[in-house]
Amino acid sequence: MVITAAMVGAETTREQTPYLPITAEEIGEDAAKCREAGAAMVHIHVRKPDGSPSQDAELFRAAIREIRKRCDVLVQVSTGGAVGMGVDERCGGLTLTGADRPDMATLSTGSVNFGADVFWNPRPLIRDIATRIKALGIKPEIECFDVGMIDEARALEKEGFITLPAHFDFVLGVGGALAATTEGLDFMRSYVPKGSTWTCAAMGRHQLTFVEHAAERGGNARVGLEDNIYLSKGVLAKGNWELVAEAVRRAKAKGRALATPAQARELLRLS
Ligand code: KMH
Ligand code: ZN
Repeated sequence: MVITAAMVGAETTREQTPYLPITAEEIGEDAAKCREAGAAMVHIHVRKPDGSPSQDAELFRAAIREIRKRCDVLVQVSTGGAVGMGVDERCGGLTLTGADRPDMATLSTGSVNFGADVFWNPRPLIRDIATRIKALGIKPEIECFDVGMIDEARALEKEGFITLPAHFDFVLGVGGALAATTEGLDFMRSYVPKGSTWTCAAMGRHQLTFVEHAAERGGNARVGLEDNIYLSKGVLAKGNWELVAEAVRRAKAKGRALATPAQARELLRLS
């Protein structure tokens, strides 16, 4: 089972939790602890020094270097960024090559209500980002906030933008999108193209419960402060590593073995 730590995000604030990593060094330190706790991959956004969301290439480069000097965890960069960002800004992490190249990048395959905002992904923009991911020679994680986004992956494959089977992330419980229910999860996993792998990222209080649902169903799971700041009701997680440790405990209790980064690379067909 591949555990991914979504460490930073664009929406979580230091006002909500003092444990959110912001600087490259903080991201590197927490990532190393996540790896030690059992995560095989980290999904990262970056922040400006004042904590506001960014997708700046140099901030990504610094974070990736701080992560890689400490551990071998796979690094997936966000191309979603924060709502309202333009496509070039969102793709900052996709300009990094050589030793700084990320291992994977997200690709959201549809627009969706996102709380009071709209996460805007018109079809030409999806194809633009998919082209940049392909040009960098890495694989996308297809982010599906709703069911039709799986159909869009099929369209992208027909048009030559991605290959299938692929790795999908079912993002469940965003306000205005598909709710976090086992019925939703079961439909999504039954609906992905044959041979595809999947991760489940459930929001807020659903996060850790859905690690168990994913574990029981042979899937993978994403936890972390991007999607949830609590370890239990009213108790803040003291870092992403604490959510990873709890996810690992629950996955093992369901009889699952945890993938190392090298095993995750193979399972997700990254090389
Ligand atoms: N922050 C959300 C609007 C991704 O990382 O690719 C989009 C997001 C998806 O977080
Ligand atoms: Zn993200």
